[in-house]
Amino acid sequence: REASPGDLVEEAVEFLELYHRERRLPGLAERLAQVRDEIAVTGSYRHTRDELGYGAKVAWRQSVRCVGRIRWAGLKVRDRRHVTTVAGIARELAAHLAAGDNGGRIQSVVTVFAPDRPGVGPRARIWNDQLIRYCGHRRDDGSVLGDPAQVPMTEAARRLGWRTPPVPGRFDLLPWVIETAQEEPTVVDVPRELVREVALTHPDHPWFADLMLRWHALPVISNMRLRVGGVDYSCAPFNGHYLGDEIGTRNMGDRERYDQLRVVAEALGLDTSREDNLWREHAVLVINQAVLHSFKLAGVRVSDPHTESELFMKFCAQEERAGRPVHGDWSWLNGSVGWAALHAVHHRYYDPGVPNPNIWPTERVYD
Ligand code: NRG
Repeated sequence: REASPGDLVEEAVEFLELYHRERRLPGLAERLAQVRDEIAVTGSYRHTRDELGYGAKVAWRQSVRCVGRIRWAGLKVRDRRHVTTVAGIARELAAHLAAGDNGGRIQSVVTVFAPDRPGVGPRARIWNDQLIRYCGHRRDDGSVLGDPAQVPMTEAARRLGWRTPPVPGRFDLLPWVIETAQEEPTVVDVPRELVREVALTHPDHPWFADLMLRWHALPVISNMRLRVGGVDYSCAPFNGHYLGDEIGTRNMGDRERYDQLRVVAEALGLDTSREDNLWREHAVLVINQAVLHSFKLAGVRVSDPHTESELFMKFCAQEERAGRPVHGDWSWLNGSVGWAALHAVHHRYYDPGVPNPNIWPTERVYD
């Protein structure tokens, strides 16, 4: 939704009040007067470095789908509003990967590029949904090698001149496609040396390694819009670290993703011709154990659902003590393994509102 000038003033005031109140900063009246003037003259206003930094943290704190929000104040904010070229953005994305990876001790990072122009739109967009993703190669018979969710992006990159590796594989890195107001969409190879990956093995099943499954260590979301005080930042990639479920259950398990449940169940010797023995649940559990085990072995930060659920309850208590409601989307906050044991996150309700600052889904740029 495009903000109208009236919304902009209203949201700016609301945010600046929050910012001054929570940080116990003086000078609110002066800053409000200044921002009102700036909006009247230019149609928008420029955040100070610190307003942007705090706004990004609050956006995370209010992200209704995120279960890891207790870490919100530890977000590292890279203010890169002055970087506006494809080459400059690509360099900053590489630096983001290094900062987020942090030697495997994943650090939460957001890199904020120039804000959208009111009434005009984004100054820069990254087409990829994440900075690290695996290609989906559609074969002639209609089947897919790699990640089926990335077939459209893989084909979009190809149309822009990118070449598929000579021997396509299941885990080929997708290139970035970066577009700015001045430059056409441009394909940029991801600096491979900055991409940490973890090969999946299982502590009790040596055959698991033969499945040759792997995943990248860092989830960097690059297609969401950060909105702070009425200002949209459509180019603001961010990362935290993985929850094991995201990889083990969804990326590996979903039928429209790597679809590994049957393969694993067969290797376990389970009868997959019936449903009442719960072979799917058994397989999903084994894959999740493999993910947590392998990441730990590789020294890469990852969360298990139980620890994360406890931490999220702590976050809820903190928020309520601060007099704030806990906004949340129940269906996203609840993972998919260990339901019975996850009393904490499961057995409560969340405020369904979505206040700003926040991080919003955007429409796909390509088809
Ligand atoms: N399920 C997706 C990642 C979504 C965001 N998850 C995070 N975000 N952990 C996947 O790649 O499997 N984060 O900012 O850490």
